[in-house]
Amino acid sequence: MTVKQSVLVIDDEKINLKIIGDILNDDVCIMMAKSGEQGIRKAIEYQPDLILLDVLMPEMDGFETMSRLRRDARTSAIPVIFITALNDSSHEEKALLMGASDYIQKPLHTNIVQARVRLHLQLIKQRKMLEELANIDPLTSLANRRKYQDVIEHEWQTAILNQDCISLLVIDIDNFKQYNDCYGHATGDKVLQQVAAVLADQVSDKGLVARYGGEEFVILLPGHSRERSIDVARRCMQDVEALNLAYSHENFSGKVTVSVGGSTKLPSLGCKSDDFFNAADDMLGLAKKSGKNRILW
Ligand code: GH3
Ligand code: MG
Ligand code: MG
Ligand code: MG
Repeated sequence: MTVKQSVLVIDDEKINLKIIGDILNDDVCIMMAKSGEQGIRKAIEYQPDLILLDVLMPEMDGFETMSRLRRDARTSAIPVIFITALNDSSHEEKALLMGASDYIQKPLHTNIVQARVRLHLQLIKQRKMLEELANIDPLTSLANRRKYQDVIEHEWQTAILNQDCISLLVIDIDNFKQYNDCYGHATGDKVLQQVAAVLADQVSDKGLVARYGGEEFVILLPGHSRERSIDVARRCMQDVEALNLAYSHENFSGKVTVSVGGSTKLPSLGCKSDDFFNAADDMLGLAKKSGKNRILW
């Protein structure tokens, strides 16, 4: 199923909203706002793929609306096309310098507006696909290591700024080589998918789960104390065990389990997020050495 892309049209004149709405109607899901203020609210709430923005509006004009959209992290990346009756090049230049994707002049020509909006929506779709390819692990659909690196850097800085604690779990499947040796790589891949789903279910919107590499996962829990995080780790371990994935190979028989290393920090300026990862990873190493299927913090 393909989801329709959405366009927010911000224009103070009802007739313009109607004209633009009619021009685009079949292709996309349209939202409308009749002032900059209302437009900003809707952009934050509905996260449209594209914004068409009128320049001449009473109270807050299009340029002011644009700069407020750009300053807010929730809307700063949404592409904006100006639609305006102003036809001098200095306004066009100003709009483009502010980061507008395009500048369409009134009176509106149906075909031109359709073609330009379609082109931008196509570019937006391609950019999203590229972002997904760059950030998502194709086997498990979890975030990949690259995405994890971006998020940890951001969350680490936020934790320093807010003087808030942050926790990290490094999780590794026990004896996974033996599992592969027993059932083959393709069945091993299915286990990775099942374990990934269990972790994603447990964490949901509490934090980020990523496949760090091979049979190793990380869970980042911003604002989580040691106790709360150990609780998450415990439930992850239990759910993996409850998958009941039994195997026996050579002198080993058992079922799929994981080991978890964890770390909780209240970071201050000068602390590095790499040391945070290493602390959790060292705990994972100890968990492996001391018998596996356990959490060490
Ligand atoms: P330990 O308990 O010490 O972690 O033992 P282990 O066997 O899990 O660890 P080891 O590092 O010896 O081997 C990791 C195994 O994970 C071997 C490798 O084939 C398997 N593995 C890594 N990535 C994948 C993958 O994408 N698919 C499958 N099926 N297996 C993978
Ligand atoms: Mg106007
Ligand atoms: Mg392993
Ligand atoms: Mg490993």
